[in-house]
Amino acid sequence: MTDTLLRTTCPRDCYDACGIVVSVRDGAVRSVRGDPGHPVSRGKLCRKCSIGYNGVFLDPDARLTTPLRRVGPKGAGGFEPVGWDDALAEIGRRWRAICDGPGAHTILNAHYTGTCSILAGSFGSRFFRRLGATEIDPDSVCNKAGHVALDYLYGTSVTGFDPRTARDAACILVWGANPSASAPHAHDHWLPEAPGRVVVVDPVRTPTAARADLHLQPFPGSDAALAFAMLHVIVRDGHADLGLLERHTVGWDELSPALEPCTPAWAEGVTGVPATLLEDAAAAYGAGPSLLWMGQGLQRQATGGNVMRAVSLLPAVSGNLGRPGAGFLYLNDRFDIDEDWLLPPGLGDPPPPVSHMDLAGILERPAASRSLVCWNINIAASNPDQARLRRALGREDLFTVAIEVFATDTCDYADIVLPAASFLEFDDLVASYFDLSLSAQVKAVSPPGLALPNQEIFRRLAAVMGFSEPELHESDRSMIDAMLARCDAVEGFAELARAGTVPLTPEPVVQFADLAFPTPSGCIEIASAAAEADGHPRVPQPWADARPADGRLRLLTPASPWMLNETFANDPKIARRIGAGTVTLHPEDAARRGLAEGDRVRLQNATGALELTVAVSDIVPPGVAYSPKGRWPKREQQGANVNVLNDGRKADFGGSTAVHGVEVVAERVGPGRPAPLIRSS
Ligand SMILES: Nc1nc2c(c(=O)[nH]1)N[C@H]1C(S)=C(S)[C@@H](COP(=O)(O)OP(=O)(O)OC[C@H]3O[C@@H](n4cnc5c(=O)[nH]c(N)nc54)[C@H](O)[C@@H]3O)O[C@H]1N2
Ligand SMILES: Nc1nc2c(c(=O)[nH]1)N[C@H]1C(S)=C(S)[C@@H](COP(=O)(O)OP(=O)(O)OC[C@H]3O[C@@H](n4cnc5c(=O)[nH]c(N)nc54)[C@H](O)[C@@H]3O)O[C@H]1N2
Ligand code: SF4
Ligand SMILES: [Mo]
Repeated sequence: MTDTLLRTTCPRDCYDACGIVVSVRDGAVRSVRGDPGHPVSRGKLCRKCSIGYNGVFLDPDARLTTPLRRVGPKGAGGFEPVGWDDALAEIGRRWRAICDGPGAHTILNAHYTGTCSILAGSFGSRFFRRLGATEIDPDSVCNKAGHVALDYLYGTSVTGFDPRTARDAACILVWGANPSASAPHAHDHWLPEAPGRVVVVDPVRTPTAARADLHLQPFPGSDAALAFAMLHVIVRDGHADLGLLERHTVGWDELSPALEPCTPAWAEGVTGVPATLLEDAAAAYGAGPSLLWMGQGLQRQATGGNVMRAVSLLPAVSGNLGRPGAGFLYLNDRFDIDEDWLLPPGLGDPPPPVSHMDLAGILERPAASRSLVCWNINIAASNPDQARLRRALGREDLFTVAIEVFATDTCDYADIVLPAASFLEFDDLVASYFDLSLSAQVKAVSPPGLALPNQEIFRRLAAVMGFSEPELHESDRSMIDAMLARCDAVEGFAELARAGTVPLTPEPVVQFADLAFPTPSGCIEIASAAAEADGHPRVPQPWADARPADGRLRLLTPASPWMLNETFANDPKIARRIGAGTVTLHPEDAARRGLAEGDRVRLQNATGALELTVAVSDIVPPGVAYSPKGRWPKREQQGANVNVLNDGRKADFGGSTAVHGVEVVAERVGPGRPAPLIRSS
């Protein structure tokens, strides 16, 4: 018996978009490994996927394999299996009654990037558009403030530099991204192989920061001040590109006087970054050509929008744009999909979206929320205000549908759970949000039990709602063909599936080669009328957040190398490897509280409390606590994860999350079992 080998692609919300080789025998997956021929994965997946794709993803007992209907109280997780017909009929009956009564806008559509493949990630939006449901603004839980900030300045946030151009860069500045966790292959290969100096700006000495040529460790939320001081040095030392500023920006005259007082000595006091280090970083970046990678962790601050606007001035002022080895990246979205095709205009006008930060409050109001659908998202683990959200999800009259691969905490609150196929079980397309590449996701095996790809679930939901628009029933093949027909890089899906991944262009693309910017003025809008109209200052400001007072600590909860958001938290091998949840404290902060490595500590604020195990290390500066996200509340001793501490405060732009602005007090707890914080019923 021989195995069949298939190429496919990892569709997780990850910069890397690794190529995968799946080995299949007798209709079952035998192994999932990195594709040795793939330029990113080079034969090796990250640790979480190499365990989880061969573990929990293949475990029929861990997977949802049949539609389920709730029995017993909300949140208790009691279900009985039902067939697709019964499950869909019940959803249809309930939603039609809502549409005829209070209105379709009281059906809330919560979704994000549980899978980033294009059909499974996007097709559902056609259905919700036709339904008239209210969308919970997806990016508001992740990166919206950064998108808004870059749109003000550059008119786009999704046409970043081409990573291939690193070969031409003398410096790569990684600001508020942690590739060692969030882009492991960029950390392992792309950065070390780049000829330029690597400068990292991160409050935490991550493995990427530890290996960099320079590491600047500002206090969280002080990055705008740091950026202004770097701009001060760049201008002082003659590295400002006055020609570019003159011809291709508006508002330089309004900004430049504000740089004068922002000396490195001033910034040292405000940010904690030694002036000499700041000088070195500004000299390296300013001399160029330099790349700037702005991470998503950077903007999850109360003034995160201003931070992004300030940091993204660096390429404009120093002229690190429009030439090889220069440019900035937040996210790339370069695969050209016709937006009107993706969301045909005939499907109706959607009600205004609402922020994830407001979701718990909306779910407390029955008049605003009769029904909730969650797909590609696990809000009971990842959203703010966890305890309050879960109380609201417990409303008996809130008709909740979860479409999921695994039985998450969110599923426990559903009335109907619909089983979704995983990426190994259907064809799709994956476009990297880092590299300029397009990949095939190839069906290796059939879904377990009755599970179906998201797209098929939405076609069936359209049918049961009586929606006959052809766009809602388009086949996967037709959609894949339509998307590939617009793309020069590949002939068709068969060719893409053979190759696995193709570059979108043969040669590296120079970002903004023509120095034309899709802003209202066509220039980089250092001063932005649009920002002003939205109630923000016309130009970025040299602000830094106030340091926590009264012995509080700033809590950072970014990506864990062991999980992809909360995905993989239910893999037993991974759970064993990571053990109990920890919080890392600086030795001074630990000593001040009488805490030693391995002690139990209670983190607390007005929103909630959580007990964790202490790790003591100077990877964090004094005043900062570090506890990566990624755990399923129901698998934790207290039935909660770090988001029980997250008050859901918004950043300044876009109603976006300010999760890295959370503050807590930390107190030693004695031995003994902690009381559960959230009871499921
Ligand atoms: N404290 C704290 N909280 C955070 C963050 C933080 O940094 N700190 N980060 C925020 C960020 S950046 C994000 S993006 C969010 C992420 O939050 P979520 O989007 O909730 O992330 P996951 O918990 O991984 O949930 C995705 C779910 O999609 C499911 N899924 C995977 N594939 C499919 C599929 O094909 N079909 C269906 N129907 N489901 C599928 C997975 O099983 C998984 O349960 O969390 C935010 N929350
Ligand atoms: N392994 C793994 N990979 C992932 C994910 C995951 O959960 N696990 N999540 C995926 C998703 S949804 C996203 S959005 C991306 C996010 O990945 P990244 O873009 O790398 O962002 P984060 O991991 O949230 O945070 C990156 C760094 O920002 C730092 N940071 C926090 N506050 C500040 C600040 O005020 N200033 C500065 N300079 N730095 C700050 C944190 O210490 C952290 O090291 O990763 C994706 N990849
Ligand atoms: S999560 Fe990222 S690093 Fe891991 S296999 Fe998928 S694409 Fe690669
Ligand atoms: Mo994210």
